[in-house]
Amino acid sequence: MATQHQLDPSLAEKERRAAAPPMYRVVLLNDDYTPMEFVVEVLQQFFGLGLEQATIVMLKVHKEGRGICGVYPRDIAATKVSQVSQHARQHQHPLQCIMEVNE
Ligand code: TYC
Repeated sequence: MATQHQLDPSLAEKERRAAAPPMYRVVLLNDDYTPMEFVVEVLQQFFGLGLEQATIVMLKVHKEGRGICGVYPRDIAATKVSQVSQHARQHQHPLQCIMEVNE
């Protein structure tokens, strides 16, 4: 007798997703004033990206208006948002960082 999972393999994945706590994307938004070098440093310092990947993400935000820095559990995402926002404010840059649920 076939199990429901054998009949519908996507069911196991649906159940896993329903049981797991949601993850959150941390997203940088573009603005006209924050220097590109500062954004690259933020991506390296707070999100562990290398120079090349940080530059790719920064240019994506610059051209498209937003870009994903990483995906984390809720508390870690919230901490990153507040650390980046505080760091930007300390340096008097208007850089905006937000989090959103990753479904
Ligand atoms: N648009 C900015 C500039 O031309 C650079 C920038 C990139 C700002 C990404 C914010 O999240 C950002 N200096």
